[in-house]
Amino acid sequence: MRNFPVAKSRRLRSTPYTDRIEAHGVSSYTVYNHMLLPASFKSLESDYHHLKKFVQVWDVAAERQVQISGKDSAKLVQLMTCRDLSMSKVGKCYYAPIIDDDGLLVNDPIINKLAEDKWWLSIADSDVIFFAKGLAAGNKFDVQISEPNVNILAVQGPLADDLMSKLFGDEIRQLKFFNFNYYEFKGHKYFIARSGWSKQGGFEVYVDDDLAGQNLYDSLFEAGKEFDVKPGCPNLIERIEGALLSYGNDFDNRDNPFEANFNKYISLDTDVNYLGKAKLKIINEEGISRKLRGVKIDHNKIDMYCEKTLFDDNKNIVGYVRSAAYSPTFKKVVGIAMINKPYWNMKDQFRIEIDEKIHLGTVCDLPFV
Ligand code: THG
Repeated sequence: MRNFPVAKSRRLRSTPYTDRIEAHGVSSYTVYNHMLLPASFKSLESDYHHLKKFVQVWDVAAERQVQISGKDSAKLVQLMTCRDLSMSKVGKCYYAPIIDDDGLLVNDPIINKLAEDKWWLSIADSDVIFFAKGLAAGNKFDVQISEPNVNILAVQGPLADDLMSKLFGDEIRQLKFFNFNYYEFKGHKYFIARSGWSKQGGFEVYVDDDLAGQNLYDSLFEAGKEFDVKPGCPNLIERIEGALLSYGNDFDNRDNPFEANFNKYISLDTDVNYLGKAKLKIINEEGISRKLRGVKIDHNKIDMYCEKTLFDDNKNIVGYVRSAAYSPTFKKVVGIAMINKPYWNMKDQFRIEIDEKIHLGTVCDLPFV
């Protein structure tokens, strides 16, 4: 497959940082929530090594916020997720699958609780706002639902604390994983969470003012020189190794949360009310016939623009690879695959066709590291 440039338009939204990342040498984009999301800078592998050693600044504005506020906001947010939020606290972030009435996945946002009656759903790539508005209208909930002008800058990598404390002070080092607080820099208060779509640690700054965000972007690069700061983005290799799942790639609206290994976020035994709960109880009793597992393939490249089928020696289908990339750490292709139950603990090798040649691989646990 050849690569073609993507024509920009109002429909394919830019971010307040697009000019800056283009000046910084973004080399490919993907589209996420109808918005540009950088996919690589120097190269996937070079970005990967840098992310694991230093610190990067990411334009992840495409992680859009669905703001739900008002008297019935807690009721609506709980109706949308199978995670029990009854004990949730202001200042905390909750990774929470969104489920439809069929018990199928709609999205896997981080839900930020800003106040008892104000929530931000920091969404993956599907149109959650219409789902929320439909539920609110159908249930006659007293809520306001909008997409605020919030554009996240993520600071990721082992030196993220060192860089962020230079701008925001040492107190930011005390911020706990999946908590957020407000920190000031040059007269603007920023909502900052310790989170991010890498396993290397770091922060996400939810910027509510374009000029302040652009100023912050420039200041991070100025202050980051001593830490070899570079522009970056969610890295395909690193996120597969860490098993950070991607809606639309690893799972979608044809999969249920058990198949996506979301068991620890599914509440069946409490009395919280959410869509699809009856369906999830049935699925839980019947058991699932496939789930996401890791795969390692003895090869040095793979292009993933569609699912790739895995076969056993007798040409039975083992499963389907949904995301994959060559890992310089494992010196193999690593991937996330929907594997049929008989093969969950497969000891033998499977077969996969890549570029018209057959290669061998094995099923393994997630995460890889
Ligand atoms: N940050 C923010 N918004 C987002 C993402 C993000 N929206 C889209 C997408 N990413 C949502 N998906 C995920 C998937 C995994 C995680 C976060 C968002 C994640 N998981 C941790 C893990 O698996 O180790 C921790 C989960 C937990 O503690 O419950 O961080 O990245 N703002």
